[in-house]
Amino acid sequence: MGPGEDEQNATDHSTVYVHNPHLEKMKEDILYHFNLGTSTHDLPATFGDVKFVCVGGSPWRMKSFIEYIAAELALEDPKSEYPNICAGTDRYAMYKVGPVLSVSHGMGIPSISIMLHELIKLLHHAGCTDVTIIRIGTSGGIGLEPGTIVLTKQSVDANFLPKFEQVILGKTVVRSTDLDLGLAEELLQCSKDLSQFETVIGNTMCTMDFYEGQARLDGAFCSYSEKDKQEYLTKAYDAGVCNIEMESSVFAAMCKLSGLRAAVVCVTLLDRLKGDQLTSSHEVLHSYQQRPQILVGHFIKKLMCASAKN
Ligand code: R2B
Ligand code: URA
Repeated sequence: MGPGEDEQNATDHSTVYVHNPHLEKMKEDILYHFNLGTSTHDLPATFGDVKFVCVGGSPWRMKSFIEYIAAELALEDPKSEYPNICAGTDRYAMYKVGPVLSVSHGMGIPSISIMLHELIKLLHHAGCTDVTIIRIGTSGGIGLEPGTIVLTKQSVDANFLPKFEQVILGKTVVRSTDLDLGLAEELLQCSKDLSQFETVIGNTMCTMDFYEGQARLDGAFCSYSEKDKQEYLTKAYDAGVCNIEMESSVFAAMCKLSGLRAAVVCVTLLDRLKGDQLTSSHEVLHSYQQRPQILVGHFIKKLMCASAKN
């Protein structure tokens, strides 16, 4: 059997799947980049109640997200401090309040992929069930007013195809990048409830680079013209691409394999048809970055209130 040939997407969302027979034979599993492990930490006691996982690039933003959620859900004294569960490593930061876990993933596919391997194993070892995972992030929009939120329908590659290619043992394994459309629609409804900002559902292009990979003219290197750039971005727009970022493809692929209900919620910081540089003020960019948090905060609150009533 070759790499990826027996691969099956999990269809049941109740448990968190790992597809690795070697794990069962290991006496201990060290989650190196989290500075956590199955022998050194009681993962079921610490994480067993997790129902919502939010991931985003910056450690600072993921700390501010947990503070926001704690206040929003009135789960704890809003003045309490939330310690970084991954203290002892500066690779990723992790915070928890009640059933909500907030984890940073850094920039780009390799960084989020390492984090997701360890996060999926952590949720699995902890025996978590019915987990929803949401990436909250930033992006460049195509033909959208800056500050618009895009809920990803499918993550597409630089040729606008809905797939993620992973090289395993020198062979290319192709994985699907579909996300949970029902979840995206629930989030769209939350945005309508809030009525604070524009939100759309559309495709997200995931690239390997911020500059040449996203057709920018302002990198250290550029061998194409403004016309070439506009032609490429217009083709992307015609293929249903609403925004561009750098993690959604592997996020969608890995969540699908492990049976996690997943969504990508990214705010657009600029319209790439009009420019490349982020010229808005720090305050404006900061307020845009809070929008995914506000939307996801409302979603979690709505679901928790509904389950408390049942
Ligand atoms: C969005 O923003 C980052 C680049 O500035 C990258 O992590 C992404 O996906
Ligand atoms: N993040 C990206 O990856 N691209 C942008 O243009 C803005 C944020």
